[in-house]
Amino acid sequence: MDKKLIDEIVKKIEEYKEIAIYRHVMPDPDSYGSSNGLKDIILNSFKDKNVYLMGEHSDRLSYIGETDNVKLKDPKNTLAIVLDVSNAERVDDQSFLDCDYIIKIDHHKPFTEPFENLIFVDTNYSSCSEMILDILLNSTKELKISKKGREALYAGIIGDTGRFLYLDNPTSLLEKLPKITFDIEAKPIYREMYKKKKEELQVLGYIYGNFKITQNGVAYLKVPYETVKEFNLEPIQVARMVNSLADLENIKNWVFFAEKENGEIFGEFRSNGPVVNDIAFKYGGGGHALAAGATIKDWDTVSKMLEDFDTNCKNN
Ligand SMILES: [Mn+2]
Repeated sequence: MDKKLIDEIVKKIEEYKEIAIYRHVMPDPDSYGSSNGLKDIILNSFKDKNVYLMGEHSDRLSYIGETDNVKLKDPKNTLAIVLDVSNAERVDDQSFLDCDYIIKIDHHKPFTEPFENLIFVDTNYSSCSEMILDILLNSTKELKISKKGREALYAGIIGDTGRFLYLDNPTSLLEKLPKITFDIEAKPIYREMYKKKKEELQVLGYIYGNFKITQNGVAYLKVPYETVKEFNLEPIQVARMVNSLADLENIKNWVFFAEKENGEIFGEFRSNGPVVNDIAFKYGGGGHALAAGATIKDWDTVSKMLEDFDTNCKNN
């Protein structure tokens, strides 16, 4: 934790009356948890601030919070805080570019030129919500949080760590967590986060019946648009079920491709060793070393990508 940097962030927040918080498109629990948690902290710690959560609301994340999704009245006097996203294009609502000052707080590897004035980026963090937690714990004199805010941060941490499954060593995180979990109920959060639609369970049958494995340990599934529709799901929902293959023995990567109505293909890539975000980036995507995604233009490109994953698994 970089104390000086966190102090600087808190000082900037103190300076502005108008603050807009941004996160990535296709939001997940971590982007909702970190943004709702930070809004809660600012409103509980300072008087006379207007804080807006930008971007379109996703109903399935209502258990964590809401968005305000407003049009900024005075961007030239607004502080933008961009959370949980590295590339400018993936920010939900591009009005941050018009803001007076931009802070980025993120745990993804940045692939593009910096667009921000102040950067707190550290890929060692397992979630952006944990970064917000560290800002809170670093500044306990100035910063306060409500129970709802603490629940949001906890949900974000749970979401991105898969209930601590993806952590190499949970010690430092588990030491901090009691500071926000002491009076919250975790079960209702888990129930909402992990509830499945009937269609999602039915598509598992298709997944387990149709995945393939390359020579060097890439398990993959290609799902054409007709199949996505048959299960009455959205392509992104199918692509994000990629972890249903995570526990397959003798594999290094597991990747899903689900076609959209316009012929483009959502790809989600996971790994237990060989880095996948460099390959994602080569094809216009991004993400973490072991969990990345991309939108791919056609099935020919998907085949090329699969060759890249396979070669990468052979060599690593
Ligand atoms: Mn995240």
